[in-house]
Amino acid sequence: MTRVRSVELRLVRLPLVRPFRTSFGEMRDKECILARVETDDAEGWGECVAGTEPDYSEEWNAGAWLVLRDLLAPALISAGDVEPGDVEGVFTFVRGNPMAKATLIDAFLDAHLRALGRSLAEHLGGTRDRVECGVSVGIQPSTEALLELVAVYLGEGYRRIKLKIEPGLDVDRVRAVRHAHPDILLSVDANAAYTLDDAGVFRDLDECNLLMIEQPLHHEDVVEHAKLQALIRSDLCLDESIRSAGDAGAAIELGACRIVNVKQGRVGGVPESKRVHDVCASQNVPVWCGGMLETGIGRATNLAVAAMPNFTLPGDISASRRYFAEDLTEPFELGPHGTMAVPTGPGTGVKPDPTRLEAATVRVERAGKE
Ligand code: OSB
Ligand code: MG
Repeated sequence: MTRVRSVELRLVRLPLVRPFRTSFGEMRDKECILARVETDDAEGWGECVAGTEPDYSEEWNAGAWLVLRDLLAPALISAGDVEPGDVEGVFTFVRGNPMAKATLIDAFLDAHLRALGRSLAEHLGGTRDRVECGVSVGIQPSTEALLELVAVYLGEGYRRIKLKIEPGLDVDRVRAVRHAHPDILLSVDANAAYTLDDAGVFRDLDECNLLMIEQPLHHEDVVEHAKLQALIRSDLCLDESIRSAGDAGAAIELGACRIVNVKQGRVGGVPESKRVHDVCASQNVPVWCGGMLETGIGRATNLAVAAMPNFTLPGDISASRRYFAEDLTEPFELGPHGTMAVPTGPGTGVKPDPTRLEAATVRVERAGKE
C-alpha cells in the first residue's frame, strides 16, 4: 500500500520523421500526455495513447487532459493508501475514458514495481525476452513510394509489413506489394473506413494471402464484422472495436474476428490488457501488440505487454528511429532478426531524459502536493 502524493501532467510534442497517413488523415507530429505519479515510495510514468483529434477513438488530448486533471488525478490522490489492484476501482465513477484511465493506472503500477525492484514484464508473466517487430506503413502518395518504403523497412529487418488502406487506395496497392514480396508476412489496416457494401474489396484482398485484415468496418459494427468474416477467407483482426476483455470475448463468440490487436491504452491499461490476452488465449485466438506511435515510455510498456505468451504475431513495435529523430528515452533499436529486447529494469525499465523531455514539453500542470 502506498499513497499518491502528486500527479504531474505534461503534454509533449515530437516531430515524426515522416508524415503518417491513415484513413483518418495525416499526422506530422506525435503529441501526447505523459503522467508522472509520485508515491511515498517511488515515481512512475504513464503515456496516454490519445491523439490530437477524436478520430481513432472519442478520446483526444484536450479532453483526456481535463479528465485526468479534474477527475482522475484528484480521485487517486484522495484515495489514500492504495495498491495497483485498487486503482481501476477508484476510477469507476468516470464512465469510459479508458485512455485517460490507463495513463494513471500504468503510472501507478510503474511506481509500485519500481519500489519492489520488479520489471513490468515479470509482473505480467512474460515468457520471452525479445519480441518480433513489425512496421505499420502509412498511406503513401504513390504505389512507387510505397514500394520504396516497404523495401527500406524490410531491409532494416522488420518481420511483418502492415499497410494502411482506405477506399480507392487498397487492392491495387496491396497487390503491388505482394507481387514484389511474395513471401513476407503482410497485413492491412483500414481503420474502420469501409462498410459491408465493400465486401468485394475484401474478397479481392483474399487473393493477396494476407496475415490479417485489421478493423475494416466501423468500431461499433461488431455484428457486421462477423458477417464479413463469414464471406472471406482472410482472418479479420479487431483493433478499435475491442475496448475491454468483455468486448474481446463477445467478438470472438460472434465470429467477428480470429485475431485481436491489443493496445493497453485502448483497453484501459496494462491490467485490462492482460485480461484481454487471457480471454483470447482461452479461446485459442492469437493476439499481437498494436501501437499508437508511442514515445519510449509507451514503447517500453508495449514491449512488456508483448512478452506475454499468447502474443504470437509480430507487433506494431518499431524502432525509435522509425518515428522520431530523437525519442524521449534512450532509443529503442531493432536487434537480430527484427526483434527488440524487452526491458528488464524495475517497472517499465525506462524514464524520459530530462533535457529532451523539457524540450518536447508544450504544457505542464500538477495536481496534489509536491
Ligand atoms: O490503427 O493501429 C492503428 C497509429 C495511430 C492510430 C492508430 C493506429 C496506428 C498505427 C501505428 O498503426 C502503429 C505504430 O505505433 O507503429
Ligand atoms: Mg489499427
